[in-house]
Amino acid sequence: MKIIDLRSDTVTLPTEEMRLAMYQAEVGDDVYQEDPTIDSLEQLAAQMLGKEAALFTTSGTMSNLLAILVQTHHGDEVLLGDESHTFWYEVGGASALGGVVMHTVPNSQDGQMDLNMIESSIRSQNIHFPQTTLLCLENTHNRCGGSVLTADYTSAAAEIAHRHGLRVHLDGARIFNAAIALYVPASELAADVDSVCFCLSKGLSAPVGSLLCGTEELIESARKWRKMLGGGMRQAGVIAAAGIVALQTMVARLAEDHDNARRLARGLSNIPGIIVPHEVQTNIVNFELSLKVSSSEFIQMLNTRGVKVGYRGDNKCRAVTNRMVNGEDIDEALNHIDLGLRELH
Ligand code: TLP
Repeated sequence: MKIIDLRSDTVTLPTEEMRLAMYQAEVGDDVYQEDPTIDSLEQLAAQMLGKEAALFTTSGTMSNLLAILVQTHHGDEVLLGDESHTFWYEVGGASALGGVVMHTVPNSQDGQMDLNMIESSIRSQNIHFPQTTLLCLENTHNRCGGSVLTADYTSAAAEIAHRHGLRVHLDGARIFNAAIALYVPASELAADVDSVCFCLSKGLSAPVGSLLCGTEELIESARKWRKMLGGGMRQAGVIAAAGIVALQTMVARLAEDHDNARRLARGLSNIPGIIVPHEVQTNIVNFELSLKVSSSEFIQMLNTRGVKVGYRGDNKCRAVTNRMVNGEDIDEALNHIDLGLRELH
């Protein structure tokens, strides 16, 4: 049976060009910093994000964790969105391993946190209080339906944080989706933050990896923390090679995923029993079921028809467009959703 997989853009498979580059990659021991392919990937990433240096990590989760470990001390407080990926889906690593308190600030539907609320959440000097030392932002915002943060918003949030002595980390797992949607270079969206990470293994289709970018000093410290976490990889140029191809060939293509996401959202909102609550800006479509059908039943029904979407709550689902799915597949998926929902109802 043909499968149309819309659970995530993490399901994308490497291209032929990536596989060839992996096969041919020149490699060395990266713990000794002797892997030329990793060096090239890190330099390319730093340049594209407008930072001095970059570090290749196993995953977005590890990059976010490293950013927190490097920029806080045990007992510090980190401000982050109540819908942020770090708060929801990173196994509480920042608290478990970094010993920080996660202080959530409400995210609005557009992925922003109110600037006044950010400022008023920063602790004053008081013997009873933990010290607030880091603000985390997310662009695009996963749980807020792939919404984008503009460079102006990010600068304004960073200005407040810096004025109070905080550092700023940007979880830019999908920052290239934001850059394409806003027609700006990714470096502009990260200009005022101290650290930014992005993922190679989402819409960019590489098999593994993420990059954390920042100053030379920050990256040197992150390299040591990465080693402590067991993330010092040896001849990982084999996977970094695919990442280079991803950055060189896959960024502009993300616009297709965005077109397909809008096509999906339009189709979904024409199906009785489905509500698409927000405008779609990138490749993530959150939607709700308004009939007496749970999302688990709905997802199970779709699975039998070869269409996969993600679970987001009792009546909430998520579909993420990606390179493995074209416009015709979207129409086919819509047809299955329409027919399947009629049968269920
Ligand atoms: N997100 C995954 C799942 O973990 C939910 C997905 O399918 O969307 N930041 C953001 C904004 C992310 O969306 C993700 C992955 C990560 C960090 C973590 O990246 P990985 O999966 O590489 O650890």
